[in-house]
Amino acid sequence: METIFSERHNLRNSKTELFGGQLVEPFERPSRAEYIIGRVREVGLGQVSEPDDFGIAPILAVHDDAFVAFLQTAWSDWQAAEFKGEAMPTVWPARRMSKHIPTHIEGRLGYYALSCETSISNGTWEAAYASAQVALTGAQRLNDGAKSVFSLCRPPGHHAAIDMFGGYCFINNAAVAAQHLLDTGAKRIAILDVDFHHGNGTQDIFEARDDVLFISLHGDPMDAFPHFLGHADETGSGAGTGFTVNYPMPPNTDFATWRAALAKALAQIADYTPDTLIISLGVDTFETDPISFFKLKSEDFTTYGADIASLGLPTLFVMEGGYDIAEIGLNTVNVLQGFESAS
Ligand code: SP5
Ligand code: ZN
Repeated sequence: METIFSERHNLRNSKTELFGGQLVEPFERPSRAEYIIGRVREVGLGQVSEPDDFGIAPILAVHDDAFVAFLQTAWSDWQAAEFKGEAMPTVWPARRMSKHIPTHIEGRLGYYALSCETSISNGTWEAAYASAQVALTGAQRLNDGAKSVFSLCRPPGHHAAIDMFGGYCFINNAAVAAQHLLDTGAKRIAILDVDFHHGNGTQDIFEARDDVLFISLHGDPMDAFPHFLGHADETGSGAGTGFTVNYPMPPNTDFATWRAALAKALAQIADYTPDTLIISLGVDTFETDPISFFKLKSEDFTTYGADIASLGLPTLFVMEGGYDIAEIGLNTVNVLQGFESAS
């Protein structure tokens, strides 16, 4: 399987995350991608290629124009305000407040943020842009005939909504890839999100549409980030009714339980008969992930990679989360090897 990867991920290197009332080194850090690409090379998964540049239009095809403009200038606007630290919101349009978009960067940050752990710093936009190109290049490889591709995206994307960033995400890489496939001839795309966290951004982008089936397996939002989306009763709206499916699961969920939910998801995907399957691949379901609460073991990643392959669909793997960095390469590549061994 070919891997698409850009060293420009290193431009996303913020120093601060608000966690438990302290500013800590972000869990989502450059070494994550280095461990993954290291494992890809160690096992000889396949060729590693640089992304092509598809421009900004495919990003604007799923995100709000003003939101993207905000991301492009947020760091320079923050510096112009002469703040000392990294850019993070401190105020939100909470219940019953105004919908006007403020002028000042502090107000704009709050308007476009869904959470405040994700600081914006120098290079964040450039890395997020490159990450989206990694996803787009993977999608184009499928158009060109590849059966499976790994887009090693960083920063991740699935929490990024139409006009919101947060959860370490700025541009929704999987959604950008899905829209590109639809805009180049596909009729139906399925996105299966196996990251520990609910893919609220992907759901937001496609919830009213029937040309993308979105299914997510995740920690119950009653107990887990993003806390305000991902319940089982969210099933899509309008033409999209029935094309959003959520499988929230409780603390300490083991692989047998998780795999049973996966089996239901795979059956639903098979019924949908998509042209292409996109996997939002987060490995923060691992038993020792520092911010999550599922109990998957390293060999389970291989097993479920093979389960996914049983669909026999062209498949794009898009990297999302995973924060046990010492094991992130092993667990991620186990999914890809499990998939290939069963293809
Ligand atoms: C892409 C992705 O995986 N994003 C995750 C963002 C999670 N950010 C908030 C983390 C808050 C975790 N609280 C955990 C308490 C652990 N005891
Ligand atoms: Zn996650």
